[in-house]
Amino acid sequence: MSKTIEIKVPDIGDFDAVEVIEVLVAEGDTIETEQSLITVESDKASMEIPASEGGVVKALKVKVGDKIKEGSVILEIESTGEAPVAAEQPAASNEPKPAASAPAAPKAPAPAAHAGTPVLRGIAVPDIGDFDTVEVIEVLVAVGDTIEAEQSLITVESDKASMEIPASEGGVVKAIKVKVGDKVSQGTEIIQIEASGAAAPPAAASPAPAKAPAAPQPAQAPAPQPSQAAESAPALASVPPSRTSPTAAFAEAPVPLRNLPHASPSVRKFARELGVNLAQITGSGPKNRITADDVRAYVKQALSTGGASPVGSTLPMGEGFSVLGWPKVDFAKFGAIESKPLSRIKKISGANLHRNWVMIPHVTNNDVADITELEALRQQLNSENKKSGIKVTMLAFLIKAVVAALKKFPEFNASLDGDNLVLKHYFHIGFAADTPNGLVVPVIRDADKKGVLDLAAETAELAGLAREGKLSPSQMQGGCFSISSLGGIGGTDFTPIINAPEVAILGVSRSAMQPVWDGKAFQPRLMLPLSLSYDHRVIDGATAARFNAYLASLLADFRRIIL
Ligand code: CAO
Repeated sequence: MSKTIEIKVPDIGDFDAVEVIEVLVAEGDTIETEQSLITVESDKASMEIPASEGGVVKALKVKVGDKIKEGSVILEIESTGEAPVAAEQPAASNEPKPAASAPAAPKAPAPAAHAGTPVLRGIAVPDIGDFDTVEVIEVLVAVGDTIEAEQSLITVESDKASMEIPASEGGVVKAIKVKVGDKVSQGTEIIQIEASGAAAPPAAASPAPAKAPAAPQPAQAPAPQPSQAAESAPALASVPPSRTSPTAAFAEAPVPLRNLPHASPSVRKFARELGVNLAQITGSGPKNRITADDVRAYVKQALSTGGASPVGSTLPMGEGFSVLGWPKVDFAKFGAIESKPLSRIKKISGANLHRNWVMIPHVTNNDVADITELEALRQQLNSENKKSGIKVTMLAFLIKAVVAALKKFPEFNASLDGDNLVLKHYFHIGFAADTPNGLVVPVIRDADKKGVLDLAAETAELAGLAREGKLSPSQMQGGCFSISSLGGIGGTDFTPIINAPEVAILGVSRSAMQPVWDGKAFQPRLMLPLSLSYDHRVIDGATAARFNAYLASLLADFRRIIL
C-alpha cells in the first residue's frame, strides 16, 4: 500500500547548519533509494544527501538557499516500498563550485526607468548552440541571493548533456522565472535582478533593443577550441587516479553543451577531484547518465589494474604521468600578496592548453619570410583604400597564404580520429585574439572563397566582437588551422600550442629589417618569423619544413598564390 513518508537529513557529521546549493529532484519524479536529492555546502565542503528510500516525490520541502541540519525534512514521497532505512552517510567533496561551461546569460531589455531609480533587469538564456529547448534540471540561486557576474544560475540538460548557465551581471535576485522541469531556449528569462548599483542606464528610458550581447564565450586559447576538441579530438589519455597528481588537464575540460559527458554537476565535480576524465566512462544511469558509482567503479578498476586501461577506456592509462604534486607554498610568508580568481575564459582555455600541450607531440619549425614587397603592397593598398575604412592587415595576407599552403599540403587541413586522419575539404581558419578576459580563437569560415580585403574586414570585425565578449559559439567553431599573430606586439619566435583537434598552428612574430645575402651583397629585407607547430603523429618534420618554406615563398611573392 502506498504511504507518504518524509525524507530527512541524516547525521551529517560535524555540520550544524549547511546551505542547500542544489535540489536534484523535482515534484513528480520517481526516485530510487540512494539517489541524490540535494547538494549541501558548508564553507569547507559540499555533499549530496541521498534518499533513504524510493518513491514518487510529492512535495519538496527545501529550496536552494535554505539552511538545513540533521532531521530537517527534505521532501515527502509516496512510497510503495518497505519501511525506510537510515540514509547512508553522504560522501563529502571539497570543491564547492562546479565549473561553468556556458556563455554567460545575456541581459534582457531593461525596463524604462528614470536615472537613479533601481530597476529590475532580466537575465535570459544565451545562445546555447544547436539546442532548441533544454530542460532546467537545477535552479542554483534563490530570491534574495546576491549573485555575481558569471555565477551559475541554472543547470539545463538535453537528452545528451548538461550545462550551467552563468549570470551576465551581478545583483540581488528579485524573482526566479524558471523552475526545475521547465523547458527553456535562447532568450528565455531566467531571473530578474536588481543590478548592483542599479540605476537605469541612460539609454533605458525606453525599452532597449531585445538582443543583448552574449558575454565572453568558452575560450579557445591560442591553442584550444573546446567544442572541437570534444567533437573530434583523439580520445584523451588518462592518468592513474591520484589525489596528488596534477590531473586537472586530464579531467574533463568545460565544453559546450553538446559535448559534455552526461553527468550531473556534482558527479562532474567528483570526477574532477579524482582526475577522472568522464569521457572515458560509460554511464549506467538513466539515458546513460554517469553516476558517482560509475566514477568509483572506474577508479577502483584503474587502481586494481595498476594503471592499465580500465574497461570502457579507449586509450591506455599512459604510464609516466605520475609526477610530483603541485608545490603548495604559503607565499604570504615571503611578502604581501593578493589572490585573484582566474577568469572563466582563462580557466577553460588553460585546461585545453594543458591537455593539448601534454597530449600532442609538438614540434615547431621556424622559418622566415621575406615580406619586403608584400609590406610595400599592403602600405600602398592602405593609402589607396583610406576612404573605404578597411585596413589591409598582414594577418589577412597570412590567412590567404595559409589557405594556399593547406591546399598544397592537405594533411595540415586534417584531424586525427582514432586511427583515421579526417581530411577536410573546407578551409575555416582560426586566429588567436587577445581580449581583456583572455584568449579566444574566432574562426573565418570558407577563407578560400574570400579576398584579402574581405578577410581584413572580417578579422577586424571578429577581433572587435571577441574583445567585447560578443562572439557566439558558432563563430569559434569548425576551425581547420589556427594562426597566432604576435607580430604587432613583438618577439622573434615562439612555440604556439596546437589547437586540438587541429594538427598545426602558425605563430607569427614581429617582422624586422635584416641584412640578407643575395649572392653578391647584403640587402636590407623585411623578414617575418614564422613558427609552425605541428602534431608529429600526423606530420613529418620534412613535410612541415616544406609547408613553412612554401608559405614563406608565397609571402615573398604573393603572385604565386594564383598558381
Ligand atoms: N610584424 C611587425 N608589425 C606587425 C606585424 C608583424 N608581424 N603584424 C602586425 N604588425 C603591426 C601592424 O603593421 C600594425 O601597425 P600600424 O598600426 O602601425 O599599422 C600593428 O602591428 C597592429 O597590427 P594589425 O592592426 O594588423 O593587427 P594584428 O594583425 O597585429 O592583430 C589580432 C590582430 C586580432 C591578431 C590582435 O589584435 C591580437 O589579438 N593579437 C594577439 C594574438 C595573441 O595573443 N596570440 C598569442 C597566442 S599564444 O599565447
